[in-house]
Amino acid sequence: MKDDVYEPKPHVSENAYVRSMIEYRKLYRKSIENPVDFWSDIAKQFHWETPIDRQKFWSYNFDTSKGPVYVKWLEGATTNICYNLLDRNIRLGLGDKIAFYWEGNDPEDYSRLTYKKLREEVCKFANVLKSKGVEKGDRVAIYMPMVLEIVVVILACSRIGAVHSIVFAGFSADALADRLVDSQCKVLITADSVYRGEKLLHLKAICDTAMDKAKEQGHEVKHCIVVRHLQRLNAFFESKTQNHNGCNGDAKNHYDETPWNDDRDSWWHDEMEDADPSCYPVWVSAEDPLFMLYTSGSTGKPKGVLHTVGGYLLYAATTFKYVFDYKPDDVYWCTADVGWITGHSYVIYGPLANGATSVMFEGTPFYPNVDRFWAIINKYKVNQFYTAPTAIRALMKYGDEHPQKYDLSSLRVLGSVGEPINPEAWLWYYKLIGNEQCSIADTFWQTETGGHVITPLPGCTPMKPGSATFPFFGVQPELLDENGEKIIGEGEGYLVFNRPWPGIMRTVYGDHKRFEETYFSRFPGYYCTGDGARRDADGYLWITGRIDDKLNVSGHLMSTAEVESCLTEHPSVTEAAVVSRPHPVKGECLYCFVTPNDGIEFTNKLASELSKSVREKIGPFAMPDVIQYAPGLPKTRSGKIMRRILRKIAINDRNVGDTSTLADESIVEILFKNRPENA
Ligand code: 6R9
Repeated sequence: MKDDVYEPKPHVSENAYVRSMIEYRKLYRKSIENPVDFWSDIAKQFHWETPIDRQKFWSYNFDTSKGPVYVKWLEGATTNICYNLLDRNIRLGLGDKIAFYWEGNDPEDYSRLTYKKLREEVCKFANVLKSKGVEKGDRVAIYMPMVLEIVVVILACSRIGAVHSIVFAGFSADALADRLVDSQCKVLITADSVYRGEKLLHLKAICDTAMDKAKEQGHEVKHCIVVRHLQRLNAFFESKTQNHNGCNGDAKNHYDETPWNDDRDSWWHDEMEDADPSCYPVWVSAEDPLFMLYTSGSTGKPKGVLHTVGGYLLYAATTFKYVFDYKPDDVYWCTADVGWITGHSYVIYGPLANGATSVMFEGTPFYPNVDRFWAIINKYKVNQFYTAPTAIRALMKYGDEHPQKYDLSSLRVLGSVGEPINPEAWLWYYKLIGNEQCSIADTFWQTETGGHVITPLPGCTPMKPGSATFPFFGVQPELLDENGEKIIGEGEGYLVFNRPWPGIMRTVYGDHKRFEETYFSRFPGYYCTGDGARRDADGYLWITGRIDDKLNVSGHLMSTAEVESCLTEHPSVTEAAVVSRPHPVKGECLYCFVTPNDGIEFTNKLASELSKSVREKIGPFAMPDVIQYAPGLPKTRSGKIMRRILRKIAINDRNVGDTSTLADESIVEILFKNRPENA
């Protein structure tokens, strides 16, 4: 059967940067055959304090048998990313342009920030960081909500060459503690508390627990700077009305309850009051670290993915411009939290590098109503909207009448990221949100890739619902079979890349060996994504999902090992195995098999304790959907758990295939019998 193909609409193509597949192929060919010319043309628009040396433009080794794996771009050049995002744009006349429209959790709470004002705040905070002893190369941890101050902190770090390490503010205190220790952060920036929807989260209290735990593990965070967010909100609503009935009405006194340590903690507004609003940027090498961001590792210990300044700047800027076809008067909105890579590259760095105006949203799609996204698109006349399939699927459920209430005609490009988008969700997005007038960019990429690597371009790529289509400039994907043989033409295999683009990660922080083992040992000479993909007869790429032990719950990547080690830490548990099960909204969910110690009964109480501990050790997004009693696990004679069988049990599919390699085949039937009723 022939796939349905959706051509970009003429009004999208006409003014696009890339208008036809012929143009795309020409540019793509140049990016592969002559990367130096391709990327130097782009680099010209940025400021390099020490110019780029064409002789040392790029070099790499992806083959461990030929020595250590490394990637270098623009070696020898120096620059400052904050200078390029702010000062350069201000020089180009964008000082009074809005960098961000900020939309709070509560629809009445919103503000805006110009490029000039942003630079002033950034310089002040850079001076605050310096006053705390932060120097070039030092790590600064960030555990913050979606407030404008997080932009200020990120850019202040990059202005002085400090390395930011953002931890998504939905991670638990334990997870934060591990990351503080691993990165040896000197300073932690947070906020008192924040509302997400109707839920109040006490971030500072979580930070206190995390800093205590880090101290027990031998690492002391010297300073903690706290944004007064909830109290500002309370004051704002008090000034509007004494009887505000919104979600914030009962939160008046949390300011006083913010746990405090005078030797370590200070308020953001106190620090900023007298800070000097000018700060000369520190020129750093293109290959100096810019930030680290943790991603799930298969051993359970998260990996600090490290990105460097020069290549990341070029790549975030270029992908943003082409994939969203961003034009100077557009208003762009990415709903991702800054705590994830999508927030790094496409809330902060990519848009600001292009002098863009963005919306930054603190809340959730469901508060105060399930039409919030559409109301915001309508309010700011958003041209490019970028969100995750899990959000689309969740909103689809509430019916078509919600988007239909709003004028969404400003939209031109709709982006999707984080997991495969199923054709049904794609079509709903295309028809109901885009009114069949927009191009959809299904962007495949990873924390490790720094930016989009497989994606359509809105003005030129004929779209197939569910396909991420073709590689971005400079990216050369290949499909390999089990034996590392290239799959030519149609077929399915491991998705790998045979050469670096500027934005690819450089190492795992503090553990280069782990970097090599994780990404380069499976197929020598290739970066291995861990995802599978299929190439169809037209050359389109379809991502089929993880083929390693990772699972993707609502776009949050986690490893089965991470959750398993959390379950087995419970004193009553001998062994645990976690698999993913398809979920209509979350994409995938966690299905856990748990073997209690001899003589211990598996009870509802134990199951809920285990659920709670996953929540506490990792975060609420990792909550298992099912925890099943498993008197034993299906293992091979060599002791390997056969997860493929567990996945069948999770979906109650008796077609388990060959079980002859199992040490004890009878366990399969026992596990089917033990499926909980509500599973
Ligand atoms: C950006 C981001 C990376 C993993 C990746 C893959 C999945 C992301 C996707 C997609 C299919 C897409 N993924 N985008 N799968 N189609 N458009 O999500 O980074 O959190 O590191 O996750 O997400 O499995 O390997 P990260």
